[in-house]
Amino acid sequence: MTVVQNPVLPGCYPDPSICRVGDDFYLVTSTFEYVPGLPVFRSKDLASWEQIGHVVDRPGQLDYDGIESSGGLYAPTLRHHDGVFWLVCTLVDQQDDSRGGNFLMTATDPAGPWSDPVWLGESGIDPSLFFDDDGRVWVHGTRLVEEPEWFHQTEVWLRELDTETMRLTGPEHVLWTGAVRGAVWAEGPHLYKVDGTYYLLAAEGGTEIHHAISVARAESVTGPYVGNKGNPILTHRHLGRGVDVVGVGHADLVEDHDGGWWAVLLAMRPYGGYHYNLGRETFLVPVTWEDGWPVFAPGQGRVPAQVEVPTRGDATPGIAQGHESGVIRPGDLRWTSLRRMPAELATPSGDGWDLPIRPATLAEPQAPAFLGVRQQHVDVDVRATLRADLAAGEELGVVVRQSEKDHVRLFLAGAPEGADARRFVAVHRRDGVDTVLGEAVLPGDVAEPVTLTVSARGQDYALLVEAPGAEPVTVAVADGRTLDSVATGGFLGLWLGVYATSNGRPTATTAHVERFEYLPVS
Ligand code: 6LW
Repeated sequence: MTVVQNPVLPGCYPDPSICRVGDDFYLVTSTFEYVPGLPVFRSKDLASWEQIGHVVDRPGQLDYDGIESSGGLYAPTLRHHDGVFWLVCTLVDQQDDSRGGNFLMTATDPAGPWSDPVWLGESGIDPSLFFDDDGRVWVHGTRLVEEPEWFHQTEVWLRELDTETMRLTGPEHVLWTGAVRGAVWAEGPHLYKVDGTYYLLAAEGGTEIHHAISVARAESVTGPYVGNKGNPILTHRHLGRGVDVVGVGHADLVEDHDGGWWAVLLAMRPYGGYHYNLGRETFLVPVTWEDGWPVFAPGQGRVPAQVEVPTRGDATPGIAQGHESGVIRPGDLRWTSLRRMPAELATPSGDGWDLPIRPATLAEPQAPAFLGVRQQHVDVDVRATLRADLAAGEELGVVVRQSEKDHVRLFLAGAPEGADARRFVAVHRRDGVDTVLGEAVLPGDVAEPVTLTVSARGQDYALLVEAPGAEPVTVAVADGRTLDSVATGGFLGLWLGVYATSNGRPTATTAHVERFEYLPVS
């Protein structure tokens, strides 16, 4: 057996969806406003996951312009049928619900290229796909009920997909509104057929402390679905806020090649108080069947810290599992930017990037000159060696990012011609308001390289400047408790990255990211 630690994907990898093709498992997660979107992982043993690509990986495939933080790509579903990978997902614009919506993409190779989107219509989120034995294909999803009996009442709808026209067809069926009357946000539905019975798995309770997983079954795909009397079949809601793992929900099931069953799901790990800066992460849970119902984490009833999976070959953990330490080079699939592909914003150069400065700032839902990676470890240093001949009003720095409204940055400030000192400023943008946390002035020319470090230790995020030959200077220490989604709202964990901006002015300056190191401390 191989022992794997939970979470199997640490950092912001929520809403996992999984399928198996022969010996290989494939998994995708949500990415919101970050691009490339929807990372695709492959595993032989459910323990070691290698990222093989992204579903959304080219300019123009989807339009993210103006989409605010925690909008964008929500929970995807990945399935395989007759040699083709199918993915359904939702592009959410919180300001304009006439835009985006549910879409379908296909690929023969899950590493890509994936097709352009086919828009499916139907309101709501969390679409899923089910291929029945009779050749019929069914799309289901979640939406708020139009005339609700209770606050945040949702319904799971089902319609057939005509695979000739790729349009939804026939009547709509409402399958589920939650395991109990009053359940909020019955969502993340997935249908399966096991031994001739149809099963509907769905989360409910909202993706925070009350998150839970329930199951219902039916003799026909269209229902009626009858809930398991033991619902919810997995939750940590009754354990309170003081446990190591909270918010367990949004699960997807897969059968392995030996007839064993597994669920992937999301949950959060609070630390330093009730805050989960790493966001909603992907966990693995064993599943058995009793009396025609799935039993999650049998004998334990909660998400195990470690899971034993059958050993299959000598798979090694992938870089997205947080075992790598060192320079993150261009081409590494961990790099993401905001709303535009990294290749549209920057050019690989040696170990780093040339990053043309853009007028956009981190405070607007635009595509600023930003490149970053998920914070996957509680204790980690990110060291960026940066260089640019900045004009007055321009900034080049590092950022701890939650959203447009909430982030902390440390930057080298552009100086007037002939200045003989460099000014470094740490700013905390909290709920849309900037506050200067600290400043440091070092001798030297603005165009000289400098290393800026974010040093996270628990909820303390120290921001440091290192000039060649000088001791590091701590410019400020920000409180991480103000940056996670418990404090700010939204669906995201934190990103650590580099950015540059001319603060709205036209500019021809190019910044150079000479090196970007991600160094977990353990
Ligand atoms: C997602 C919903 C949820 O669409 O959060 O935990 C939303 N579940 O199912 C965004 O991740």
